Amino acid sequence: MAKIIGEKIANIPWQEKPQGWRYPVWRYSANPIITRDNLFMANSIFNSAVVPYGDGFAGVFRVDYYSRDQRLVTGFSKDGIDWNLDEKVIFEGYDPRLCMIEGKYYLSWVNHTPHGTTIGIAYTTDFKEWTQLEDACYPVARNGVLFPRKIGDEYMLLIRPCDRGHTPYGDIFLSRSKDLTYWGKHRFVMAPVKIWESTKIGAGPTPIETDEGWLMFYHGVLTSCNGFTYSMGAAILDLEKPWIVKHRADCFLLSPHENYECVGDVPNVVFPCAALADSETGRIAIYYGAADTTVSMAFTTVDETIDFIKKNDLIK
Ligand code: BMA
Repeated sequence: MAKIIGEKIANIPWQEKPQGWRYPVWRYSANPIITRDNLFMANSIFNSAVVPYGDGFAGVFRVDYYSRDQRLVTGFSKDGIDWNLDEKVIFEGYDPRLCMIEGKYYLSWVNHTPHGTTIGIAYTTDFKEWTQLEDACYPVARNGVLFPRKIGDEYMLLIRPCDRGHTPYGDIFLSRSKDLTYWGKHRFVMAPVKIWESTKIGAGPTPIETDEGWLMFYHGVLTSCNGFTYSMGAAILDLEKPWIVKHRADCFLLSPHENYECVGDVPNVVFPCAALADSETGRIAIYYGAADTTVSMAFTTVDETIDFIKKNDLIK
């Protein structure tokens, strides 16, 4: 039995696995949970981040407006499913990730610069006032994901260098910092291997600490004659040296199959940006953008996912 190392989330959103479902990840039956109707002048609300906060949950949401400006807003929820989004824009940019480190909530996101995108980092304690730090790297990069604690005396950031367009390549790297300002000691983590992820990969939610290693969900992209297909994969990284991949599923765990994943502004996209993990029950609730249009949820347990990764392990 694998164990999540971390906080208990007694009110984690949850739905039992449907009878007869043979896969390790199952969708919430009332998906999508957030649509453009959740905010005035939103064209689409999708790849978004969520953490436990107070007696409920807080989030940072990617909103593309009628102008197609890409911006981030906050939102709050009692149950992690029904959300109230705030109209106030906190940052320009997209694809937020959130994690709590030493009592502060850190946001990393794709920050626009005149020279291409980079990784913005900011923190808050109340989801109202934000302190922005230096960008974590020079352009161009996306998919910057912080680990939820220091390892040794260093913060760790997964990062995906890329180009200014719809990048046709992409490997996951890791950078280290003692102060969240100066990043270095870069390490290669992993590159695409299998067909479902053959174009590029990028880290997804904040990695989940388990007694088997860091459980990292990520997205992988396939290029077909119809364009890109984004799916979700999973790997387990070494606890002390998280640039070492211990196990990695050779197939996706979630891929666009439902209508709301296959049809939208960008068809065939499942893009996970957040996961809640309850150390008491091993339950995991994943938040993902569907077709660049809505936010949806899926569920798994630490046992089912780790067991599946090991049964379909790329790392021999
Ligand atoms: C990536 C990012 C994501 C988006 C995906 C599919 O490059 O921009 O925000 O979900 O493309 O369009």
